[in-house]
Amino acid sequence: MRVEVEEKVLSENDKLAVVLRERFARHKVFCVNLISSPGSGKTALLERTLEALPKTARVALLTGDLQTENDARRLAGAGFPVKQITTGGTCHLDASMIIKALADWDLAGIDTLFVENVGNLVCPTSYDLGEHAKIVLLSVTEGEDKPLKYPSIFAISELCIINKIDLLPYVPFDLERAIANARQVHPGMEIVQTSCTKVQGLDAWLSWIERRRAQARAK
Ligand SMILES: Nc1nc2c(ncn2[C@@H]2O[C@H](COP(=O)(O)OP(=O)(O)OP(=O)(O)O)[C@@H](O)[C@H]2O)c(=O)[nH]1
Ligand SMILES: [Mg+2]
Repeated sequence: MRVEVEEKVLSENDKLAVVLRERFARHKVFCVNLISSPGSGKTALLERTLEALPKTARVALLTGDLQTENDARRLAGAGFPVKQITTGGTCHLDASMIIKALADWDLAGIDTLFVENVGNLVCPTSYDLGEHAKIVLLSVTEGEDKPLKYPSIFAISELCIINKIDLLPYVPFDLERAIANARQVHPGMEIVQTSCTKVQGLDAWLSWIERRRAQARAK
């Protein structure tokens, strides 16, 4: 019974994701969905990203949280359109929440839409938001075994961002092993290493966005 209900919810979500995908394609909006455990640095990465972009960049952000508006407040300082989606306890964003959040935005004015999912390495995996790519963040304080313990999100994500590399001297995190583990569940997976406090690795991340957005537009 539980399985049937879950399947029904997911197939409803898939229909709405198709609607979103069509809207993104029509307006040439490139959409990425950032997923990680709580505290891996999704908002920090977005803060550094916005700082690196010209003020004229046509980017917008949706950020999911169980309860607070903290992340939207942090991101709003950069001056780009940002909206918080507060799920009230739900551990993931779904396509209906994205449709509702976008209702009063003119997509024609947006080139790139960043979606920060609720901090959770499991639930967001199953929900298609009509995005072009899911991106998984893994911070070095979480342990190099996480790709093996939570393989679904690593298998489905196009890019893995290993964040907080400034902490590598202080934590027992085997970087080579983490990369090997990610590529064991997702052969050939692209991996970028970042520090959002020391502002390292941002260029590789920004050029990934550029390259992937150009690919999406060419379709
Ligand atoms: N040392 C270090 N700390 C970082 C880095 N990136 C983020 N942090 C810190 O990690 C904490 C969590 O960062 P957030 O950006 O809030 O993480 P998040 O993934 O958005 O968290 P949730 O939205 O709660 O899931 C904050 O105290 C950040 O300052 C980094 O590269 N290095
Ligand atoms: Mg956050």
